[in-house]
Parts: sequence; structure tokens; C-alpha cells
Amino acid sequence: MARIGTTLTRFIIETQAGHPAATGEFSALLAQIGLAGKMVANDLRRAGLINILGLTGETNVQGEAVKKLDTIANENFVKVFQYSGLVCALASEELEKPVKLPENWPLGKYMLLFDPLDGSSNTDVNMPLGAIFSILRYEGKGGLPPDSELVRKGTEQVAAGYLMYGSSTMLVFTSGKGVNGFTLDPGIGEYLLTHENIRMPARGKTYAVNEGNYHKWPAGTRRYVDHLKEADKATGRPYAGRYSGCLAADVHRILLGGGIYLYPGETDKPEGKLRLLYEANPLAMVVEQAGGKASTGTHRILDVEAKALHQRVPLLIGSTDDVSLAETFIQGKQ
Ligand code: AHM
Ligand code: MG
Repeated sequence: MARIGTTLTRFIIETQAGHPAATGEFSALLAQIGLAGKMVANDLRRAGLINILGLTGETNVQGEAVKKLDTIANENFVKVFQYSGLVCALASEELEKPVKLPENWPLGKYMLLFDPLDGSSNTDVNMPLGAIFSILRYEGKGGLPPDSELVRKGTEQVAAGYLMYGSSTMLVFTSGKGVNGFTLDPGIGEYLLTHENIRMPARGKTYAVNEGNYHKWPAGTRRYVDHLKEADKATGRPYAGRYSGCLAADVHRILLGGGIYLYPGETDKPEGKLRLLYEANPLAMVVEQAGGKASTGTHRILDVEAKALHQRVPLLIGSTDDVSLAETFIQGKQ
């Protein structure tokens, strides 16, 4: 049985031993994600010293200005998987279309969707950053998957997680049997198990939302956030506001301490900002596996019908009671 201090490598081997049919490919895939995380963490640590801060001057498929570090992080992920023999297709926030990997022969049986650098407005100010990933299985008959194969419902994910580059680098993931968190020990270059079987409290005391958008929100969302700020000892209000601008970091705080993160729909932009396939779905899987909840305000995130690779979705995620209460406001029941 894994214990605190176990290396990621050993944890993966032990977990694999519990699945006699496992070929080791899935374990290797997780190890490669850890490696991409080490490479990005290394770049981030030196970013201010080697002229890789700031913008590239390009705009990505989302219409957002691309930071140099967005491109570097994306390249690191692609590099780590290109000849790995583990994945047959990659999709990224930074790439308009999925990348197929025919050079990975025999073809890998997984597909990886990721946001290579989450919260990239934080790059130039030395604030937390992250990466978010979702793993799907491809049951193709020896051929490459068509693009449509990557556009799947969240319930079809076989694993999901995130990397967080904060005061330390962490890898947190689930393969459908609970959530475990590993911290990178930079002295030895290993991830060590530091957060075993994470469970979220049913309610928290903090909320994370970009309140600058308050006047763009529908009335129910405004009423909910107003409610969190009212004083009421019995329900632990007012909640503390904690928003870093990095989804992975904000969800990490909530995963460990409870509470709610919201990137709601806006009156003129009902789908909000965040992307379903490589931001909302993977974090929803992690949070549900830790006993929490993720919703659009009206539906479970993991049940949302996926229609496009870069589809956006409103996201309410965190402690079950907090998210359920937010839904009642958003649905006009309060
Ligand atoms: P990014 O992946 O392009 O960085 O965008 C996602 C980020 C989230 O990490 C964060 O919660 C949110 O966008 C911040 O958006 P805003 O600046 O509108 O608050
Ligand atoms: Mg992001």
C-alpha cells in the first residue's frame, strides 16, 4: 500500500500491480506528464533570467495573446509525447487542431488533451501557474483517430489531473479511484506522495471568482456572490475571497480546504470563458473523485455533451454543498 513519501514511480508501479491486465502504458503516460511538468517548472524558475517572459506577438485559436511561455510549455508537452509510443493524438489549448502521432508506432492507445500553461496572465508577475490534462482511451483498429474522437463527454475520461507551479511544483491526478497529490522534490528530481487520497470538505469558507465581471453576470449569479459576502455566523459567512487568476491553483486551494470556484456564464456570453475538454472536464473528474461537485449551474459538467474541441462552458466547482447552493441561485430558486 502506498504511503506518504512514496515516489511517483513507485506509486505507479504499485497501482499497476493491482491491475493484472495492465500493460504499463498508462503508468508510463503518467510518468511522462510528470516529466513535462519538471521541464516546464524548470523553465518557469529561470523565466525572468533568460528572456522568455512576455508575449510572442501571436494570437491563439481562442483569440488570446500568446505568451512565450505558453508556446514553450506546449512544446514541452508535445516533445515528451511525440515518440513515446503512448498516445496517438494530442489536443491543446494552444493548437487549433489535434496533433496526430503516426510516428508513435505501434500507435499509442491513449489521447491526451491539455492546457499546457493555465493562468498565463501570471507569468510575468511570478504568480502561480498550472497545467491541466485529460486522458481518453482510443479503441481504434490500428488507425489514427479522426478529430471527432477527441471531442467526448467528461464521463469518458480514464484519468485527469493538473500540475501546479506554486511555491512548490505539484502533480495531482485521479485515474478514477480517488485523488492523490505528489510534490516535486527539486533536490532529487522526484515527485513524492504528499497528499494521499484527498477528500474535500462538504462546505468551505472561501470563494474564487473574478468579481470585476460582476455587472456582466445574470441576476442569480450576482445574488449568490452577494449572499457569500453577507455576515451570518451560523453559515460561516462572509466567505473569504481568494482568486489567483490561475484555475489550477484556485481549484487546488478548494480541493484541500473546501469552498467554491466560479467562472460563470455572462449575460452576453452565456458559455463563460473556460474550455470544457481540457479545463472543466479534468478538474471536474478530480473534484468529484475527492467528494466534490462540478456544475454548469444547471447540469453536471461531466455530462455536458461535447460538440467542439475548444468549446467553452460555465464552471462552478468545489465543495458539494457550496456548488449545490450556487445552483439554486443560478436557477432562480433563491
Ligand atoms: P488560460 O488558460 O488562457 O490562462 O485561461 C484560463 C484562466 C484560468 O486559469 C483563470 O481562472 C481564468 O482564466 C482567469 O480569467 P480572468 O482573467 O478573466 O479572471
Ligand atoms: Mg487555462
